[in-house]
Amino acid sequence: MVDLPPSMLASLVDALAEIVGPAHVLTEADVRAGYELDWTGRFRGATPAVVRPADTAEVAAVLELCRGQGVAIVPQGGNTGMVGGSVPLHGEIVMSLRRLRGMDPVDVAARQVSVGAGVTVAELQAAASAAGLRYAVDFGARATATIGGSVATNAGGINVLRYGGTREQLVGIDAVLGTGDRIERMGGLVKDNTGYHFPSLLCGSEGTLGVVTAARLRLVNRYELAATALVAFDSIADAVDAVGVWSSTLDSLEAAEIVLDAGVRLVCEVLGLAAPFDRPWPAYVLVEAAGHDDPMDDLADAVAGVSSVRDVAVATDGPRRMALWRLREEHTASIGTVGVPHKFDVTLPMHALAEFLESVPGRVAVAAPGAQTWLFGHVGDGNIHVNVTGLAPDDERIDDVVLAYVAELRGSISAEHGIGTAKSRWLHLSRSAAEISAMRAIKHALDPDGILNPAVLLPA
Ligand code: FAD
Ligand code: 2HG
Ligand code: ZN
Repeated sequence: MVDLPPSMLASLVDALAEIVGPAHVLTEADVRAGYELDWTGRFRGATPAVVRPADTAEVAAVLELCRGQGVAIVPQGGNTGMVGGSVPLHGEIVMSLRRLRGMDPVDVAARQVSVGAGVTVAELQAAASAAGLRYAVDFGARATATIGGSVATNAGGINVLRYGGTREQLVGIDAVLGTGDRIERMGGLVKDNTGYHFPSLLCGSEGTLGVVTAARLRLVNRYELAATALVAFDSIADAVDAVGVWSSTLDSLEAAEIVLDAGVRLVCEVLGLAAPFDRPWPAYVLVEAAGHDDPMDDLADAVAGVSSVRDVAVATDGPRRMALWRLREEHTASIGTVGVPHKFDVTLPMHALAEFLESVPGRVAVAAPGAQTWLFGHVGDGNIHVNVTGLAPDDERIDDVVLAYVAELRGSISAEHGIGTAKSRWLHLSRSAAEISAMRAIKHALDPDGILNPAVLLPA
């Protein structure tokens, strides 16, 4: 999308440098490289320059310059996105928001905080915790993923079943739209029925409507006491049924994650960990409860109340709980050691979850013999991660198979990672023609020149 002649490109780089300072326009190939390849290793692009603004005014000035020259931009935070949305696959300029690192003191009375787009999720969690509160969104990429990126993707994670995803935490936003206009709505009013809710609109828009420069986020009470159990089952169906029971009976339920035998074996092998039980089981649920009162008895009762439970490992102290969580959270990195994965991130209605989990590996094997399917995810909210190794990065043989199956079961083709460039061709499986047309109209209104992530979300 940047096919300017070399002299115009040079003057664009000079003009960018005038806005952000020469040190923050990166043009050397080896420095650009980390911004051009995504976390999964599947999506690699190329950019003439990475521009690193320091504040909202610089973001607006860069947008105005690029608009004027018809140059497309890919906003980038921590570059941990998994759908090819954060890298310059079509030669766009990369706008890295990592320098927007301001964070106000936590407003304890309002239980809110205002945070710059470049602050990481872990940094926000630490600040909230130091103030006796908690930021309720949590996921494995917390140390690198940014607030701007997590707002842009409406990140979900492990505690959605209790607190909701990023959109549910978002009470205000500061953003520069593709029109160049700034939307600044950071007052933190919880009740504010004065028309369209811009924080919600920008949340999950994947950098296609505006560049998020800061967010006002709700915080929740921090529970001191937690208990975690890894529960073993004879079958996927038993595991899914148990989660249904715990969701409706365990008030302190914080997380319910499914992992299967093959994935747990892989994690143990890659990290040199001991197996969690003296024999393997087909399916496991990692279940966590937390409260001001010790949730251990309630969790033990809930587990004991399900007759299909075959074994259980329980932890209440930090290190042992962390050891159980590693068996789940290290799936992504461990699968990456097998090969560059082809990732799907889908939601199914609860009644179809077991059928999907049991059938999808066979369907993949028919479409791509030799490929290996790995399944895990946030079973408590119906979100399954399907990873397939053994395919070339551009081999899309199995996409139709997996995504059409999801649609047939009335699921969603993206639960939490977004559509990016990877899934835009299949958007129609989850959205009607009327919805896609309304999305195009919104895109056109807020980014009339189509300079913000033009290859993301909406099909060409
Ligand atoms: P990036 O990857 O840089 O960008 C993601 C998208 O947002 C791109 O389209 C980009 O253009 C846009 N964008 C980035 N910053 C801005 C901005 N300031 N303004 C406008 N647009 C912007 N995701 C989950 O939802 N749940 C999980 O449980 C989860 N676990 C993960 C575990 C691991 C190990 C990894 C590597 C990733 C995981 N992810 C998960 C995916 C990823 O971390 C999230 O999508 C995260 O929100 C991306 O944040 P980021 O800062 O890295 O954004
Ligand atoms: C998780 O839940 C992330 O661990 C990553 O969303 C999922 O690697 C994946 O496919
Ligand atoms: Zn996830």
